[in-house]
Amino acid sequence: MSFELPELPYAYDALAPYMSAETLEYHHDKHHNAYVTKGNEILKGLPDMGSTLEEVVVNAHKQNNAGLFNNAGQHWNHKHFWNWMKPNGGGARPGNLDAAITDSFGSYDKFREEFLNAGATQFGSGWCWLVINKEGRLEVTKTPNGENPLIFGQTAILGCDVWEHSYYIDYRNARPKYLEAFVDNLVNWEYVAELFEKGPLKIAA
Ligand code: MN3
Repeated sequence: MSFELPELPYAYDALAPYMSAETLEYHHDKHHNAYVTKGNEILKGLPDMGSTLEEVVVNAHKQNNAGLFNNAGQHWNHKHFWNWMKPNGGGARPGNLDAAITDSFGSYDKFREEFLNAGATQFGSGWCWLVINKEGRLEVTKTPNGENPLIFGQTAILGCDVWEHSYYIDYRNARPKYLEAFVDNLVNWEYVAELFEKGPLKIAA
């Protein structure tokens, strides 16, 4: 298999003022593209690492292939990240997902607080997540660099990129402001609900 850079699902200026066209041009065309290109270069020199991106992520991790793991993980993360946002995002969650959030966190506001806190306290580059954990419940987590919850047997249904390349042009060092804008104005809850309804990813690795 090989990786392919997906098109953004909206125009470069569609998420302004919360995320600028300049940020999306750099983030998608340069950063995500580099993970795809580098990942493909590494894959070319290896025996079969799996038939899906998820299998490649998990196998690269099992084999301690840090180069492949970082690039494959970041490809997975970004592929979904573009879909985790939409113009006029945020707002109400579809019913089943909203009920599950309330069940797992007590309330949406409690989830929001945990998610913002996870993103703000991830030291250095990384991601904060809403995952389906091994017990089938929703949980907020954070990971460094390109690490993906898949390697812990968790399925990410929402993630926010807190690498500086994701917010520095628009927010400078104000990561908490970026996280608030992401949750309140950008999240595509329909896409989160779609992943939630699909349930835990089963990986044949
Ligand atoms: Mn990124």
